[in-house]
Amino acid sequence: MEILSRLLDGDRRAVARLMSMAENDSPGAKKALAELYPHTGNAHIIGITGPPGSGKSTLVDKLALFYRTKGKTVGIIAVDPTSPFTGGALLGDRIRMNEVALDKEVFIRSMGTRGHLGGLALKTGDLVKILDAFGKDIILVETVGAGQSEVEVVKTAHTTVIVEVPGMGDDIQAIKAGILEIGDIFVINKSDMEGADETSRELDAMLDMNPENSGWRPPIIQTIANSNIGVDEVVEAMDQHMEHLKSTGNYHKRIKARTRVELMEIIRDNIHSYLIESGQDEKFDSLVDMIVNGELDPYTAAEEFVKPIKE
Ligand SMILES: Nc1nc2c(ncn2[C@@H]2O[C@H](COP(=O)(O)OP(=O)(O)O)[C@@H](O)[C@H]2O)c(=O)[nH]1
Ligand SMILES: [Mg+2]
Repeated sequence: MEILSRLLDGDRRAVARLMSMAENDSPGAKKALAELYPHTGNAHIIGITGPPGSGKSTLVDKLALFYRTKGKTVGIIAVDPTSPFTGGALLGDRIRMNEVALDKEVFIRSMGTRGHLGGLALKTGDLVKILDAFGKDIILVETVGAGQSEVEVVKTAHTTVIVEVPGMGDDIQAIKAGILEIGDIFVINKSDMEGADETSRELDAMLDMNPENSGWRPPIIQTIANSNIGVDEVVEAMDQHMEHLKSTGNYHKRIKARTRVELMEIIRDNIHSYLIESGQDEKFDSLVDMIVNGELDPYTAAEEFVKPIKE
């Protein structure tokens, strides 16, 4: 597979090309990804999530720069729900990530969430693996912490960083609802604004109520990303988290959890493609008509539809 050997040889264009193939489900993409798979497993994959405008892209930029000073290579994937495949918000991220964008050892890719309905985690995972095989030491995946699919994306990381801003106030409930469990590191960015200490204390109290049995107490770090303050601490915490995973056997657990999500996504994707490709569109339409006409219920119809797979 020519594209794969070019990629393994360090050709950035091959990386971009394979990423597009994977995103568009082009013919040959799956085969290439399958052959690439044995070359993965070396990168530290870090998910960075939080509300829009909390400074994730700014932080990612600084984190990447800091890693570069430590001699590490970096890949960045920015998952942005507001941009279609290669659209608008990409530009904004490019501008905020302008410092690293000039560094040849940093590979940045923006990814829209449209067109990946349900398969966002799968696509992101593909891009992560491409960067992993390409030899990047650190892979930063930025997602907006808005919905279930973003949470799924974050689940595929080794380390999950939640970025909040001072004065979350009412958001605390929302945070309690889902984010507390998935955060390995909490960052209070924009700590130049009022209320950072209070927010840290509130978060700390919430973590106290959420007893952690993995032996890792998520640190809370205050940063001012645009002034590069606290960024070194975040990197240190991320390094420590990886050391913790490796020294406790939790690494294996995470890999297993990740692989589980991944395999499930791939199976779902395969079933979906199979059903579409095997000319079932008409059958689908006729089932819809039957339901509408009151001849069939959707549950039985679904059973009927997936029958060829069960056989
Ligand atoms: N005051 C302040 N502004 C920041 C800080 N970090 C980022 N910003 C600004 O916040 C805005 C949103 O940042 P961005 O990184 O795009 O946020 P994202 O949507 O979470 O990726 C930009 O105008 C940044 O310059 C910070 O620590 N303090
Ligand atoms: Mg951003």
